[in-house]
Amino acid sequence: MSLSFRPLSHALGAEVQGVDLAQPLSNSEFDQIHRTFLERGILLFRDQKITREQHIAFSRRFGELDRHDNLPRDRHPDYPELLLVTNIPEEDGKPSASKYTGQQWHSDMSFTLVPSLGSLLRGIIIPPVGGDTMFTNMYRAYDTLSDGMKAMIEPLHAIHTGRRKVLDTSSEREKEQSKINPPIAQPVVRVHPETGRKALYIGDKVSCLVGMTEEESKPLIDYLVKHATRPQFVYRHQWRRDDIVLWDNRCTMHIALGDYEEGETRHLERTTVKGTPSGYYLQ
Ligand SMILES: O=C(O)CCC(=O)C(=O)O
Repeated sequence: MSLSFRPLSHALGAEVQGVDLAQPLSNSEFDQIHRTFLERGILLFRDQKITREQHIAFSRRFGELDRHDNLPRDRHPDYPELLLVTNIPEEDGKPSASKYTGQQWHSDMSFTLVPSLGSLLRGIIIPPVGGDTMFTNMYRAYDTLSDGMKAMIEPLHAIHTGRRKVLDTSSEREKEQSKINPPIAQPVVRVHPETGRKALYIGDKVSCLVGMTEEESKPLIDYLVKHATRPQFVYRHQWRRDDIVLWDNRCTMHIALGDYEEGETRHLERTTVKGTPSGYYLQ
């Protein structure tokens, strides 16, 4: 069966059809997938009944994998390359540390000096209704700004933290996170290292702009996030079991909506492909 691609929305995304990720991919198949990944920002692979090892092996085709030292509480105890995104409680009955993962607009690992190239999230247990994820196209967000705004934001850096907006039930985690991951300044406009295109690099984890007060920064940050997440730039993914969604963290942002019943189980596992160095510590 040959590969084909179906757009997921006008703004971004493509479904890859005719592929079984349990089988090795030829170089030519991988090249087609990689090209479409760069063009569309997100790829969806449906009905992939694969093992953890196969998930990791496919992810490695995109580059070196993160072992999640910056998120130690959330990684799988036996597979450091896998990050758990789950509401299944811990063995001692405590709520899962990753229950609220991703519930604000962000790009993965932006709070580190090597933000991620891309992430591959596998749906393992999906609630019957909801639990959706939204993605937005940050090239479009940049391209549709006025020339005046582009010129103003071009030299700016924004301070990214690992802090969550949705209140975590375990404040211990938050304390640990701020110790492991001190704030990092990242450019507000980043050039994608493979396509050479400019993309907006901002999100809800941004606390302030470098050289400005929080009060001064907030209206601009809020405007840029609102602009970047206009409905026409967005794709909303409704998960099915055995979906794998791959996204390019260098030109997209995403948010987990948390729109499902409290009693339902939601369990996904993610690999994170390392990107190129970006940003600097503030002191
Ligand atoms: O759970 C989701 O839908 C998305 C999780 C997420 O934001 C992430 O893995 O970075």
